[in-house]
Amino acid sequence: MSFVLYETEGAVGIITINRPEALNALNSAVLDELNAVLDGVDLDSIRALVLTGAGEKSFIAGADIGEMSTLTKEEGEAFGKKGNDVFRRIETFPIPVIAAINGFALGGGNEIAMSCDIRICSENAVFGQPEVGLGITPGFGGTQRLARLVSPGMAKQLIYTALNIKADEAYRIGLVNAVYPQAELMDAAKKLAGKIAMNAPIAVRGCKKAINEGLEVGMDEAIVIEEKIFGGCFESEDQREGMANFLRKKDDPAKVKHVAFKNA
Ligand code: CO8
Repeated sequence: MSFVLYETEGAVGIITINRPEALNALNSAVLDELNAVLDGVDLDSIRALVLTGAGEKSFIAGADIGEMSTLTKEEGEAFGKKGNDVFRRIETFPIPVIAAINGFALGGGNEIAMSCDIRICSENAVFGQPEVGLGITPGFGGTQRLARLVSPGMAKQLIYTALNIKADEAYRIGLVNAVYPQAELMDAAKKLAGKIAMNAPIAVRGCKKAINEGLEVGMDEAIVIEEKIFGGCFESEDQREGMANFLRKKDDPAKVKHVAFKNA
């Protein structure tokens, strides 16, 4: 494993795309390694992931233009599928994934960030979908996720013009949740992941599933999805202990401060 690094800090896993000489551009080897890293995440002990890029300049500067430049139609479609499959895996990964966007997030870089649950970025981050300037459409989910995440109108403007935007504009349009000085970004991402990791794992996973699956159907179906997942939490040790803890705290606030939720 050289293009994708994986380390853990407590219940948080940190994935780093590590190809800084090409601004962490995604080629087939990187996508394969990323898949293998996801295979290796220990879901019994890890409760949230952070995804970032190596170096201080770039999160991910897109799919590898060199590799793409000679593809046939069939190969182009297959490469699109390869990226889409990995990104969809991130989107539906059982635990939350936070993108810590530490610089360029262009093309496939913005697209992988959008497949994460939460995006935060550094002040030097730059976002864009430059594909039409290269003679292609976004091919790793950009036409779909950007329109859903910001708005169809803003997504069309960014995609049709191929113009980049800076961190403050990305924040304004809701593409990222927060902007930090570069030196503070990873700590902020780990802190956020740590907060998530302290909550009941079955419930957090259930929330991710309910939000994701609910967004894909009409409201009548969506609330049934929620009801089933909500119901599924009951009788679990975490539900019983989480609620008992609240009731104990009401009697004596000093008694119990935090529940060590156990069930992954
Ligand atoms: N692919 C391959 N190599 C790249 C890429 C990339 N996307 N981005 C940067 N690099 C390489 C450069 O070639 C350069 O390599 P070398 O040192 O060997 O010449 C190195 O990284 C450093 O880059 P620069 O010298 O260009 O650095 P600058 O600071 O001058 O510029 C930029 C930084 C503005 C980020 C510039 O590198 C750039 O514009 N990169 C391309 C950004 C881009 O267009 N990304 C979108 C690619 S298309 C895409 O992602 C589509 C996804 C869906 C694909 C579906 C397929 C079917």
